[in-house]
Amino acid sequence: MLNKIRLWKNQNNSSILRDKIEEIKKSPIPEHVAIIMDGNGRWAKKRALPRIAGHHEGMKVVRKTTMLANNLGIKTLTLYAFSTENWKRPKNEVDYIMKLPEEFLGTFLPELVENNVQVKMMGYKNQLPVHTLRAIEKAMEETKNNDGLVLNFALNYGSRSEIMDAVKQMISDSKSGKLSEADLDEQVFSSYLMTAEFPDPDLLIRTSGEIRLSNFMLWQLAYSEFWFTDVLWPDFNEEHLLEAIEVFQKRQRRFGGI
Ligand code: V07
Repeated sequence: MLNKIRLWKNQNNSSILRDKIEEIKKSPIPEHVAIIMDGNGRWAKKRALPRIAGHHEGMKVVRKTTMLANNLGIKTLTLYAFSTENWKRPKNEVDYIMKLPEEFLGTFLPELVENNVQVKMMGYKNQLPVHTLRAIEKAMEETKNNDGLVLNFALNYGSRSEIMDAVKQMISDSKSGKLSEADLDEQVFSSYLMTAEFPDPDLLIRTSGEIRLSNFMLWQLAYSEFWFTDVLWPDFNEEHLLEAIEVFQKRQRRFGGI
């Protein structure tokens, strides 16, 4: 009996979700959504589990979020997986986190391929362990001909370094005559960033109640809508993503009205 109720509840929940998805698809969907996936450590602490248990649970949420984003027709999903500041964490935690791309792809790469998802990465590759980089590069290679959702992992990424490096490259290109000051504008500047191939995010989501950018896409988020939630990343689910998009759509409508 209990199992029957559970089954009914599940089916009922997923039909509610399906209806919500269809409703949301009637209005414009943000093309590029960026997410700061915060609160994994706190999620674990609340359960008296080691922090790495929170990261592992957070990895499963990446899969669910990717599948829904793809289903909704979002074109680019950028996920902040590891910042240049995160190296300061305990070594065992960093070592564990650096194994997550392999574990994730070992399990889900076939599903990503099947669903036409393209895997990309932005960040400083040279400091990553070879095993991590190898797994990601294999996934990028195997999905490069897909033309569905771009799943872009920000990994060992920091926005100020990205901007500084862009400035240095522009100076070097100007010295060698490849770039003249007269040609330099915002669009050219953007083309020197790691996000050169992507449009700016339309929507930024940050979980876990922190209301700051933490060195994430400072230039690119200049005109984006922000949606913050107290929900911890491992607890983030389809309903939350749909709510964020609903709020985005309502704001767009209000903006359009004046
Ligand atoms: C990481 C899980 C999600 C919460 C945030 C921190 C921990 C998936 C990946 C990943 C990265 C590249 C890739 C495939 C999967 C990942 C890191 C951390 C470093 F091609 N989750 N996840 N990478 N966490």
